[in-house]
Amino acid sequence: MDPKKRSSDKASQEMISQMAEAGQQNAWDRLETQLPQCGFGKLGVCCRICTMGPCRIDPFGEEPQFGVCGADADTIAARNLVRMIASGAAAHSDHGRDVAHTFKMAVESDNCDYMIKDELKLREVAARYGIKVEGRESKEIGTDLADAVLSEFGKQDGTLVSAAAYPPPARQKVWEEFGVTPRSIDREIVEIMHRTHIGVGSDYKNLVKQGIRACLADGWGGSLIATEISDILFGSPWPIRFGANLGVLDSKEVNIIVHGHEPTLSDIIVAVSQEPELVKMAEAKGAKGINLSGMCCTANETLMRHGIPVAGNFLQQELAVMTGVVEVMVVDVQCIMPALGSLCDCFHTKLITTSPKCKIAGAEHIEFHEDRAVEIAREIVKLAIENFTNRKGEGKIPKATERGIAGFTTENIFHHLGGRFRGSYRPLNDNIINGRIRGAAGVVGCNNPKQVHDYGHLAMIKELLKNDVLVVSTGCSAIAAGKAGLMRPEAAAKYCGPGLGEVCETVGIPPVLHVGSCVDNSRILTILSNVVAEGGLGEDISELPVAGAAPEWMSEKAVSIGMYFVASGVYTVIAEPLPVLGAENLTRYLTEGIEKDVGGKWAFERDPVKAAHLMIEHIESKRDALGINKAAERKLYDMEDRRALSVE
Ligand code: NFS
Repeated sequence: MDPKKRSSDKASQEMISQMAEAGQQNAWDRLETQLPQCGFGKLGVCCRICTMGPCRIDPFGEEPQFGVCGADADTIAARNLVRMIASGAAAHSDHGRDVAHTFKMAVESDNCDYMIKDELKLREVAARYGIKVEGRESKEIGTDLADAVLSEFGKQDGTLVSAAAYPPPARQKVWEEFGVTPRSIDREIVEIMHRTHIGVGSDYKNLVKQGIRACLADGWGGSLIATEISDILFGSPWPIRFGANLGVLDSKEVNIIVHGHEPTLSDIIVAVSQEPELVKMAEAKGAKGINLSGMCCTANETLMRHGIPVAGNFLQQELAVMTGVVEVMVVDVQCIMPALGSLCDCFHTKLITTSPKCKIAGAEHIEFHEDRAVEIAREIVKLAIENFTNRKGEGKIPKATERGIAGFTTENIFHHLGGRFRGSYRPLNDNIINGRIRGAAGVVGCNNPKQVHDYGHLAMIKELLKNDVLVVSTGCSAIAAGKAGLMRPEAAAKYCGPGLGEVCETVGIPPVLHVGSCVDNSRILTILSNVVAEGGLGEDISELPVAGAAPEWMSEKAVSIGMYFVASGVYTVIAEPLPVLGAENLTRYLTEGIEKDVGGKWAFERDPVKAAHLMIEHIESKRDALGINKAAERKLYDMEDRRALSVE
């Protein structure tokens, strides 16, 4: 077992070796025990939707093959794919719903642990929902906004407000003409489950169409609600310094890792862990203090708003426990490996589940209730403090840590790119038009032990930067970039081509902009809308010289994200192919034909450098189409030009 073949991250390599020495299993080991994985599943041609099956289609069979009901490979793979979208969109959107409920509680109560932190954003978002803001108190506006966003989940008439308020008009027209404008969030997800039931639709394109509608309800609906209401309730991010990687753990302090997704609990833990009384309590136990760090997308939430250090991304959750210095790992929902339960049993580490939606064998369950948020957060922090004395020895913490700047948003990028006095997207558009910046790429998504951990993200991002493509990043990808030093402003000089490097250095931004957690991919959608609105780069997102990628994706959420980018007009490259390759027509549709319908399409490429070049080629083709690829020389007026000027 060569740890370098598993992870490109030094801290992770160290911990992987330690796990091997200690005989502890991790995700990479378990992947090996799964090999060879089921080929039918990989190709998407196994159906277990009803008990006439399970059926499977031999993709190499000579004769056309069908399941018992008559479904062919395209139908089976399309059903499986859109069910992945339903699950991914449900996860994001349910996160949005939970935040919206907390928001409603906050604005309706006079005695609540949460309050409105960003009044400006409250007013902006409320106005977009058609709510009167002038002359009204924040709480009044907030009550109307809470009702408005909550009704987006289950309303029976009309379409999603945000799908009409944010995207460029040309984009909305594409959706209308194709018939995929999302109606309400829950409805689109439910309709996927209905349409994929035995004996409903079998036309693969029509199945994908509903997948598109549901993922649009995720990106422009549920995820956007999660982002915007979180900004209002927990404060909008602002550029902030941070430290990242397992080295942020401290052998002398009480270590608490917040892991999962929703900021409702983690935000309160951030506040509570700094209370002098609790710090004193920790000191009385012999600790130097309380050290809070984040894992996965919760890390991105607490980092963006509070600068809390990031312990790691998805594949580092087991490695963090292996250090032996984690008193408590507190989790809510999503991307939490069940393996943590038994692993924590081998250490003094307490795994604490907090959501009724997510209980894990071997974990202690302390249910989180928003109306008692501070009280419960204190209970969890106290438990960690009590557990400090159970730690055996100093533990083994890898030294590797990096620093960087995170905290960019749709709103504050205005200021950084425009400078203090030019708050607009104009300088970004101008720099794209003049070719200093060739275009922009969103590099996002998970880790997957099938790829060398972090390598896919980093190799792709470096190749894009070298070719003057500005990168925005979220999720585990952003954490990978942060750990590798790509979010330091100095990284511009080291990794960027001359054009992008010059722009980053002039403005003082890192070449990779951390725009948040996975639900914050919605920020990328609104950034793209702003770029179109600024003018000079076409009328629709599909005309922009931009591309998206998820070089280490693994989750159903990533499928929903990828599809909402494609359906918003963005060319999207992923490493592990979608599980559809056994269905020839469906594969061809997703990678070619779909572009005619929605303006974007998928590509599959495991080599991250080759994938970067696919994105660069696409960006250049969009530049050609916009007519901005001609070398624009500056020409001074000569006498002849001056004479031609008619002055009346
Ligand atoms: Ni998103 Fe993947 Fe999870 Fe975050 Fe990381 S694994 S789809 S990036 S933590 S949600």
